[in-house]
Amino acid sequence: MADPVQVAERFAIGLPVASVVPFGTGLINDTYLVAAGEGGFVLQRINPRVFPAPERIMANLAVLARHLGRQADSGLRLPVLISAADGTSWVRDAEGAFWRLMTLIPDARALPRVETEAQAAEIGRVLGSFHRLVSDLPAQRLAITLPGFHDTPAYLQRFTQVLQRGGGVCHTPEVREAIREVAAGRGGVDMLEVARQQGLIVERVTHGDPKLDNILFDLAGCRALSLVDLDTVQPGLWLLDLGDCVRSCCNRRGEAPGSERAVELDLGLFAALLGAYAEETRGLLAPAEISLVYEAVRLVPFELGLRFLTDHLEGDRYFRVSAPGENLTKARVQLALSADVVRKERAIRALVAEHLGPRGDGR
Ligand code: GN1
Ligand code: MG
Repeated sequence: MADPVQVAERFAIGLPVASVVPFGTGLINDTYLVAAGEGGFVLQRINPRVFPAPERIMANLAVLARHLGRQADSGLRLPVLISAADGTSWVRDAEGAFWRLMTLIPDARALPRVETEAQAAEIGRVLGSFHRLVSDLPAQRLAITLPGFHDTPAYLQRFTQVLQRGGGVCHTPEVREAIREVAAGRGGVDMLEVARQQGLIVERVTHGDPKLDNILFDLAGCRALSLVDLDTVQPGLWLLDLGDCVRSCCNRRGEAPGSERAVELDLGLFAALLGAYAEETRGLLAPAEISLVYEAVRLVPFELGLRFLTDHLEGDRYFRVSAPGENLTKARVQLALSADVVRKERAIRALVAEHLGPRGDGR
C-alpha cells in the first residue's frame, strides 16, 4: 500500500504534514489522522473491493454539500473535503487506490457506548435532522455508491450459496447454532424490498451507516454534533437508516460484547431515540413507512448478522477483523438482537404508535 504520509502531502493543506497515524474503528476503509500545524485532518483510503466506483462517492458528497450549503444553519456539522494540490477532490496512488482528505470535527468524540436516554435522544435528533435536511433533495440526484447494499433477500441468497458451496464442511457447534438462528429469523426478510418495489415506500437520500461510531458528541458526551462517514450516502430507505441506528445505539453492550445471550434492545433508549427522531421528522414520514418501522428494526440486525456470518464462512474477506472468529461473534450478537426485537414486538409497535402515529406527533 502507498505511504499515507506521501499521500497526505499531495493534498492542499498548506502546512507541512507532522504525523499520520491510524485512526478510528471502521471495518471497511483505512483511516488515518493527519496532524499539520495546529489542525487535524482525516485521511481515508477507500476500500476498492467494496466500493466499485469511488468517484461516485465524491460526486454524491459534492451534491450533498451544495444542498446543505443552501439550508439555514442546522447546527449539524459534517466533514468538509480538502482538495488535492492538483485541484481534484481525491488522490489516486500508484496502485490505483483512491484517497480523500477531510476536516476533523474539532472537540468531538465517538461514544464507546450509549449510557443514558438523553444520549439516545441526541442520536435520534441528529439522524432526524439529517433526514429533514435532505428531505427536499431528490434521491435521483445521487449515484448508487454501493449496489445491493441493503438487499436483504440477496444477502440471504448469497449466504445459502456459500453454505451449499461449503458442502460437506464440518461446522463448529457455534456456526451451526448461528445457521439455526438465521433459519429461525429469515421469514419476511423481503418485506421492505417488496414494499419498495411496489412503490409503497419511496427511496430518499440516506446516510447508509448511522451507527454509534459515526455520530460524534461533544467532549462531555452530552450533545451530538456531527454525523460522519458519508461513503454510503446514496438513494435508499430512511427506514433502514433508522433501523441501523437503533440496532447500533439501543444495544448497550455494543457490536462485539462476547456474551451474546445478554444482548438486548433497550426499550428506554429506543423510546428516547425514536421520540427525538420523530420530533425532527414531523410530517415527513408516510403512513406506509411508519407501519414498517418495526420490520426495519428487526431486519437490519438480522441482515448485518447474516453479512457477518457469511463473511466468517468466506474467510473474513469483507469486514476487517482483529482476530479469527470475530465476525462469527458479531453475527451472533446481531442475530440475538434481532431475536430480542421479535420478543419485544408489541412494545416496539406501541412506542412507534406513540411517537410517530397520528396522535403521537400531532399530525
Ligand atoms: C461497516 O465502514 P464501517 O465500519 O463504518 C459497514 C456497515 C455495517 C458496519 C457494522 C460499507 O461500516 O454496513 O453496518 O460496518 N459498511 C459497509 O459495524 O459495508
Ligand atoms: Mg461506513
